Amino acid sequence: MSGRRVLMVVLLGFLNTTILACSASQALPSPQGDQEAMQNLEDIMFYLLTEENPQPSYAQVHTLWSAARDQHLALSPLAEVQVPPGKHLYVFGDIHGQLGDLRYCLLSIEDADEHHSKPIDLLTQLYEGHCALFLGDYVDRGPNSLEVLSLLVALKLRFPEQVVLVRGNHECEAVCAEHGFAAEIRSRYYPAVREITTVIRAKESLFRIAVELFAQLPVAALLQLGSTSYFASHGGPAFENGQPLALSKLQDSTLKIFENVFAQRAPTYFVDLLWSDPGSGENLSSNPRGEGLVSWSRNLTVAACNAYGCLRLLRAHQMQRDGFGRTHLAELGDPDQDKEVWTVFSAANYCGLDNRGAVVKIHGLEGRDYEVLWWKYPAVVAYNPAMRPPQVPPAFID
Ligand SMILES: [Mn+2]
Repeated sequence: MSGRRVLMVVLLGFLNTTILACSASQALPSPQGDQEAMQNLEDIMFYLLTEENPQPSYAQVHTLWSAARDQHLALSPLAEVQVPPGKHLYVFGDIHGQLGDLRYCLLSIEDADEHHSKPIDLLTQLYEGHCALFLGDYVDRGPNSLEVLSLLVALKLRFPEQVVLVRGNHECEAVCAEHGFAAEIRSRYYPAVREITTVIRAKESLFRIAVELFAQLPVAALLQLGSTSYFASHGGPAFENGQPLALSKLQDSTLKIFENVFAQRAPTYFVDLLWSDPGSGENLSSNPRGEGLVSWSRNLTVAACNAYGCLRLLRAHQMQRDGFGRTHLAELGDPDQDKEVWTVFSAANYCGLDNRGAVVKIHGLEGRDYEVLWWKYPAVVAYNPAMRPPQVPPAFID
């Protein structure tokens, strides 16, 4: 254990020194120049990918999450990504703590289920220079939010130019304190603590570090494949005065101060990006999810595609029976026929709903052709934080 701890310190030191050098260019520091740091990240990645029941230590998780949080401080809330010529983009939707789905995609575990269309083997794809976009909702509901977040963060640090992690509505203090993530952290690392609010509020608790990391994630992404662009966010596009928000406002770094999406000073378009759904009404209409949330219409999909110079809108947020769905499709003869909304959902059998999980592979070069890769799992084990073996809580909470 002590050897690993030394390596983690080396990793953190390395990451800190490279933040300043890269902050102006929007490029994340790459561990590629540091053999030891890279090896360390790969060790964690493979541990989370291959161990039957991975239980990363408090120190490992603390180091990984704080390194990711501190790196993102320098980045814009709008991730702008150019997929290299000929390389593909893999688009993931909600994962919700279902480590098995993420591992299946990364390593294409053949025995997951006989009903998959084809294995993905994303890890090989990343080593070959392809790109992956994750559309948020990494935590809550499922049993392994800790491992899912740690694995995604390790991937981001290992492949900083190729992996994009967008913020979902569950990457928010007000939501993940209530829907499983905080309880999972407490049961794993702070079993002696009786009040969950102690873990939620304690400075530098793993929950607080995660919440600070979530606030640093981009809230939208603009991706270029060949001559084609896509606009991506967890819920949908952002609106101001009923029209798509200017891209310059999405690059406004003050968006990154909101740990709670519903904070009083947070602009409403911030809520739109994380919470909205495509609807069938006119323009913007109320959303049955709750007060202040909106649904947007087909004409606003076209307006958003025009405003952002993109072909389609990519989003997640709504469970799809087949893991993938297209909405706001054009009528025959509509000149804007390609402008539509794609919803991707990657948690199979989400909350026992028997749905497929899917990933969309958008081919490079022209960036228009795509495949839907889907899979189906047997029932996911019910979420039960009490099943976690207790570990020694860190000193600050004693
Ligand atoms: Mn969501």
